[in-house]
Parts: sequence; C-alpha cells; structure tokens
Amino acid sequence: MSNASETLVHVLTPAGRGAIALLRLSGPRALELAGACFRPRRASASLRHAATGRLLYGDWVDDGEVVDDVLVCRVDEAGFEVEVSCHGGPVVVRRVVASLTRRGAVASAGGGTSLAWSASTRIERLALDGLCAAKTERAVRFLLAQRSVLPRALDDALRRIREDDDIDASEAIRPLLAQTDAARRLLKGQSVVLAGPANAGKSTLFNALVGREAALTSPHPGTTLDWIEAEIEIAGFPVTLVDTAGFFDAPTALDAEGVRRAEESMLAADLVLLVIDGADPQRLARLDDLSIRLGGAPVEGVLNKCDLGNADHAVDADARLSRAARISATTGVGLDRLIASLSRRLGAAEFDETAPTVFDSTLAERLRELEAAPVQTLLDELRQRFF
Ligand SMILES: Nc1nc2c(ncn2[C@@H]2O[C@H](COP(=O)(O)OP(=O)(O)O)[C@@H](O)[C@H]2O)c(=O)[nH]1
Ligand SMILES: [Mg+2]
Repeated sequence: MSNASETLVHVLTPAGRGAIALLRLSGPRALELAGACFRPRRASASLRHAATGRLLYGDWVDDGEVVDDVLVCRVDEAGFEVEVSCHGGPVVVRRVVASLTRRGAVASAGGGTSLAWSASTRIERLALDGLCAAKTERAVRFLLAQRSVLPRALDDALRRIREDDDIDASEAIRPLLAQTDAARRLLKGQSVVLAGPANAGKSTLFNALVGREAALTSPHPGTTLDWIEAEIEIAGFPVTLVDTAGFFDAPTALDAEGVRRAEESMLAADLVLLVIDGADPQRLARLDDLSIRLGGAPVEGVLNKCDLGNADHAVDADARLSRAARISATTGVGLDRLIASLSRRLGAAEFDETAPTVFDSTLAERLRELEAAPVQTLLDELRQRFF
C-alpha cells in the first residue's frame, strides 16, 4: 500500500536484459529526488526549470560515481511525476532504483502502468493502464475504442440528466453498465476447468483446445495427476484452461491427492466443463456423485467420444445430459459448437467493443450505488471520477 506522502519509484519495463529501462518516480518528492541524482550534460539545462514533456540528457550520479547516462523527463507541472530512461541491464536498473530508495523513495511492486502523461481524462488513463495488461487483440481494440466513446457517452448522459427534468438519472447511466460484466471477462480473463471421471478424454480435449500436445494422454486411467493450465482465447476473450486429474472409483493415495487438487481448482473456476465418456454408459451412474464434487461454479456437460457411438444411451441414462455438447476430442467433431457455446457463456458472442462501457469495476460499483442518489450528487461525482 502506498500513501500520499510517499514518493514511489516504479520500474515500468519488464525485468531482464534490454536496451532501455523506464522508471517513474511519483509523489511529492519526485522532482527533488531525481534532481539529487541527475546531472544534465548541458550546463544550461535544469530539471527543476524544464518544460513538462521535455527530455534532458545527462549522467545519473550516486555517491559521486556515475552510474549510467540517462534521459530524464518531468511529466507534470507540479513535479510529482518524473520519468527516467536508463540502460536496461538489471544491474543498472537496480543501482538507479537503489540510489532513489536510499534517499527515501519507496520501490513500488505494482504491475505495469501506462505512460500516464499522454492521458487527458481519468478514463483515458484507466484505458491506457489496461493496455499494459490486455491479454488479447480484442481487449486492446476495446480499450482503445473506450478512450473516446466512453467520455463522450458520459458527457452526453450528464447533459441529458442536467437538461431534461423528465429523464431518470439511472436510465441515462444504465446502458453504460450493460456490458460491464462481459468487459471484466474480456480484460481479466476467465478460468474454465475440465473435470470428470478418469479416462473420459479431458486431456485430449484440453490439447485440442490448446492446439498442441500440452498434456499427456493415455488409455490408462490416472495419467493426469497434477492439474495443468494453458492460456487460450475464445472469440478474443482470454481463458485459462485447466486440465485436472480424473475422479476414480478406487483411488490410490496419489490419485486421491490429484483429485483433491482437481476439486480445489474447481472451487476457483468460472466454469466447469464436465467431460463424460459418452461411449461408456456405466460411468454415468456416478453423475450424481460428480455433481457433489463440482462446487458452486456453473457446469456445462460434454459428452466425449461420440465417434464411438452410444451417446444416445448416455442421454437415455441421464436426461440432464440431453443438453450436453456432443464431441469427439480425437476427431474434432463438435468442437466448433462447443467453442460457440463457450463464447456465448462468456458474453463474447454478442460483445460490442465500440459500445460505451464502464470497464473499471470500482467506477462501475460506484455508479450502481449512485443510481438512486440525488441528481446533483450524481452529477458532481461523475465529473470528479471520470474526467
Ligand atoms: N475414440 C475416442 N477416444 C478418445 C477420445 N478422447 C479421448 N480418447 C482416448 O481416451 C483415452 C483417455 O484419454 P485422456 O485424454 O487421457 O483422458 P483423461 O483421463 O480424461 O484425461 C486415451 O486413450 C484417448 O486417446 C475420443 O473423442 N474418441
Ligand atoms: Mg488426463
């Protein structure tokens, strides 16, 4: 946690070897701390009197020793944000950071944030921050569109609330929240866990969805012991796919540990794909046991091995399977339909990147609370929080 009186030093570029690293100092002492280490090459240049956005070239000096040659940029008028570009070797970066922390800056461990000085509104800044963590091209397109469409739509909503006495404030705001949940799934990703009896073909399906032989498969029950995960995209939405150990009738101690881990990952799942061997109706007797183990996540049934026939027996044996996707993980039959159904569940199928959407969950939560607030409070808060 940071507090307002601290000055943070944040390494914006990833760790490791690189030509350049970018550091940001932010807080009340940013200008003072950078000024204590920076010696401009041109005698007439001064960080304290530099225009914002202007790059100054010089030495970074610590304890009388030149650590690196750097570019320094004062980001804002007040001197609360300064950026330093040094050479990207881990040792150089460590020394530059150390020279600042020794003078009282606090090294920030937070994830990447954007080049905030290029943002003119809070929304734009949040969108640019989001770009640093965006996992798919669709997420990038969404955030870039929201930079302009969301402030415009909010402006419009504010004007209507102010000028039109008949309009209910929440009516003007609600459309901006319609895609908020789907946007969270697009930006943060979802976890989909493959679960079910041993040998049903979970790992084979996992490999088919991942597009490579990431998990071992075999005719012997118990091949998968530990869970394994891979990042995939479904209709441009990021999904962490998790393959788990299958459930057994008579597990060994090791199998039981695998199953315990499978159950653990199901508890954290956004969706469980319950994979059943559709060609082996005997397995179905345990469907009821399985549903107990699946935890609270929504479950979608998958009848695998449909290339071997018999799937109808499975549905006869348990009517709940009538809506299950019928697939063959080995031949690929039915995978398109399974993916389309997952895409609908994620809200990816109908998602419109260009529709104005409050994508930040803290802002969305506050907006929902404000729906019932007096109009003036709503107007004041919107201005303050979004612009
Ligand atoms: N015929 C057929 N065999 C499959 C299919 N999916 C998996 N298998 C086979 O079933 C066995 C168990 O598969 P595996 O993916 O290891 O099952 P898991 O224990 O659920 O992970 C392997 O021999 C696979 O080749 C399928 O759709 N059709
Ligand atoms: Mg397996």
